[in-house]
Amino acid sequence: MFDKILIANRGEIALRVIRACREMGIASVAVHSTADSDAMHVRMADETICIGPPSSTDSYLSIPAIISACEVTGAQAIHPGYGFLSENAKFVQIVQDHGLTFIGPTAEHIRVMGDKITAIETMKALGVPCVPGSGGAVPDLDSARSMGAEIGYPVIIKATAGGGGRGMQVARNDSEMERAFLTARSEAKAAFGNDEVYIEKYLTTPRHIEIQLFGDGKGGAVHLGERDCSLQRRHQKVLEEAPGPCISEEERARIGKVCADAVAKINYAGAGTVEFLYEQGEFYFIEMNTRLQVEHPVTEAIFGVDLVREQIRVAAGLPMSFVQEDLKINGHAIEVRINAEKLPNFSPSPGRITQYHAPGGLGVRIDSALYDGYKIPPYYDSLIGKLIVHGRDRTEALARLNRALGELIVDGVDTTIPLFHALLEEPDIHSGNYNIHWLEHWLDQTLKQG
Ligand code: MV4
Repeated sequence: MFDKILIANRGEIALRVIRACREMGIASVAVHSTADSDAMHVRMADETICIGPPSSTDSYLSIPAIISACEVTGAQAIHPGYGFLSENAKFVQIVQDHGLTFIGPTAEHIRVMGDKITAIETMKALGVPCVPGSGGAVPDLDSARSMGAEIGYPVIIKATAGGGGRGMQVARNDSEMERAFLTARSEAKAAFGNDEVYIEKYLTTPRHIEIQLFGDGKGGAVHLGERDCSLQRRHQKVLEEAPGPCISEEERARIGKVCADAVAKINYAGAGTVEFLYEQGEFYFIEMNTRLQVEHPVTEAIFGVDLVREQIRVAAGLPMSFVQEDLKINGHAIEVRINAEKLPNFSPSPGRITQYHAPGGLGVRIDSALYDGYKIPPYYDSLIGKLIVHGRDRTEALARLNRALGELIVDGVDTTIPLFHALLEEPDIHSGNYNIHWLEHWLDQTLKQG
């Protein structure tokens, strides 16, 4: 096992990793920019090292700065958290070349899944159900139009280098194809420096269901059920829950096994998430994320496992501490993302926290790097905390969420807390009757007019 781990991240996820390290008797190293000298992850770690100026590019994204920090502190392994360098194959290769361990999958797995076409080809060959579509790059408008005719409209054009919703265009019929194809290509070029695109059947009202996987890197893998993350705004998740309100035990076992077998076959190591669109009882693979995700705590709650501990174990060459048969769902969990943002436009709201009170009690978890008097810097993500509630069933989890939100105080900046109070008034939220478009429609109708 490692003696010392460096955490190449900040905020709540850095705390999350420090906590796992401490429980495992591993020393933690926090890295920070000059804007984060007073950050909670710096206060909580065993050792700290400043790696650069406020700009992420020159600090949390600086590969030389992170590698040097390992060499200076003697850390043997790097936990990347999410975002920043967590899905950067080049970084993983450099980490290895310096005799260090990256806590996550191989550079090759990150590369394959980072290219959306190779990800689909790989998963399809492994028996994972995919969206009907081109199955490869679409080189020109003529090919795009014949693909549209073949698949049947509506279709969606996506950037191969994309993911997370950037560079996507929908064409509802042949006459929309020219504009959609050319726009997707030029957006892809601008956003990713790569204009390659592919085409899929456009699913009109799906849910976003993702399966949590965990591989031992040696041909073994398990699934930890699904999360429903359909409540999103501009491709940012707002609320996540597990299990999915619309997924049966049989469906979970079936799609879970398909995914676990698939990643086992490629010797996948560590945490991974396979994203699906789910419509009319069918799963359609869209992307795989080769990292620990923001919403992992809802899975931890219902399965009673520590996913970061497992990541560290597997990276150290130890077996996972559970097998599939050990993994039984207990109850229901919901996470809401507390962002420092001002409604109704979700504009960033950095500044000083004048009062902070975290809720507590049975079934309540807060993952946050906030403290009284903390000044949220303007340079980074607006996520300032996650409230995760766990109940015996969905009804109890919703009641607990309402209770915990009532106890939560974050003063001094605007936050998304009022959004969750409003959502808990909605019958569709209580019945679980929502899809990927529900939140945007609701925001248009409720916030901007009300
Ligand atoms: C789709 C789709 C409909 N049909 N693909 C958006 C982000 C990226 N991860 C995939 N996305 C979508 N892909 C097909 N074939 C609709 C979306 C989509 C979406 C997906 C999940 C959650 C929220 C979404 C919001 C708008 C569009």
